[in-house]
Amino acid sequence: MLAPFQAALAAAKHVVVLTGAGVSAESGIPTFRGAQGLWRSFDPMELATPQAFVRNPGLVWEFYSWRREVAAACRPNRAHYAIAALERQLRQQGRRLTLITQNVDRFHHQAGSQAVIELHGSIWDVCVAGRGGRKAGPCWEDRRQPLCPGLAGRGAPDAHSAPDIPEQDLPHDEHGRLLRPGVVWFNEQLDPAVLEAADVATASCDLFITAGTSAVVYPAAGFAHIAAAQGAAVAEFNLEATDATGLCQFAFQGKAGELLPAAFGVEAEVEQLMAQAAAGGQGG
Ligand code: BJW
Repeated sequence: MLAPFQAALAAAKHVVVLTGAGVSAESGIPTFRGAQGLWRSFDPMELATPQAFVRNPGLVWEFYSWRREVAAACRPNRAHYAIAALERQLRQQGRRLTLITQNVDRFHHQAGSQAVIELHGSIWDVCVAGRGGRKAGPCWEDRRQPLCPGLAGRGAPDAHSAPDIPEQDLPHDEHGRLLRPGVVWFNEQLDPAVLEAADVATASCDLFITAGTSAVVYPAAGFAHIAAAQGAAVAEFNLEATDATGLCQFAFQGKAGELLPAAFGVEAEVEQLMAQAAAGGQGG
C-alpha cells in the first residue's frame, strides 16, 4: 500500500490535506469523539452552539478558556511537521499543497504550514457576540491567558454545576461589547470565503489526503466525496476505519505522527524541524 501511495504522491500536482483532531492528539490535545473525546464528558449542545452561548456565556467561556490553557501547554507534533515539510518540498518542485484543517489550535501554522484554510476558526481568536450569540463582524487574535480576570484559575467546567461568572466578568471589547470565541459552532454557518477556498482546493486536487478526522462533521466530511467524484485519489490516515474509508484507494491505520513522516518521505526534515523547535527556533 505504501509504494502505490507514494507513486500517487509523486505524480500529484495539487495535494489537499484535510486534518482533524486526531492530528493534534499526539500533542496532548483531546479529540472530540472516541473513548477519551471531549464530547464524552461535555455536551456539545451546551457548549458549542450559539444557543448555548446565549443561555450561559459563562459556562461556554469557562470551557474555551480551559481549552486555551491546555493548548498553550502543548506543541506541534511530527504529523504537523510532516505536512509542513511536504508543502515546502512540493512548492520547491513547482507543485502545491493546500491544507484544510478543522483544528482550532493553530499548530499547523506553528509547525510552518503556509497554505492553511481554517474551517472552524481558531481558539485563539475572539469576536464580538451579536444577535443570537452569532459573530458580529471580524474576529481577531488575542492569546492572553486568561483573557480577563473573571476566567482566571477556573479549570474545566463542572458538568454538574453551572458556573457563577457574571456576564460583566467575561471578556468584553473596549466598547463594552461581550466577546465570544472565534470558532465555528454547530448550527453555525462557516465563513463563506473560507468554505469557498476549501471547495475550490478540493475540486482542483489530484490527491486528497484525510488525516485524524472521524469524517462525521459537515461540510468537512463531504470533501473526500467531492474529491473522489472529480477523479482525485483519496488516502486516509487514522487510528481506525471511518465513514470515509470506503472511498479511499489508500487507507493507513495508526498514529498520524508515526505514519505521515514515512508516507510522505520527509522523516529527516521532520526530525530537523522538531530539533529546531526544541532549540527554540521556528515552530516554537
Ligand atoms: C487519530 C489519532 C492519531 C485519534 N492519529 N488519527 C449534513 C448532514 C448532516 C448534518 C449536517 C450537514 N450539514 C451540516 C450539518 C450539521 C452539523 C453536522 O455536521 N453535524 C454532524 C455531527 C451530523 N454541521 C454544522 O453545524 C456546521 N455548520 C454548517 O454546516 O452550517 C450550515 C448549517 C447550519 C445549520 C444546519 C444545517 C447546516 C458547523 C460544524 C462546526 C463543528 N464545530 C466543532 C467545534 C469547533 C470549535 C471547538 O473546537 O470547540 O468542530 S465540533 C468538532 O467536530 C470540532 C471538529 O473540528 C469537528 C470534527 O471533529 P474531528 O476533527 O473529526 O475529531 P473527532 O474527535 O471526531 O475524530 C478524531 C479522529 O482522529 C478519530 O477518527 C480518531 O480515530 C482519530 N485519531 N488519534 C491518527 N494519533
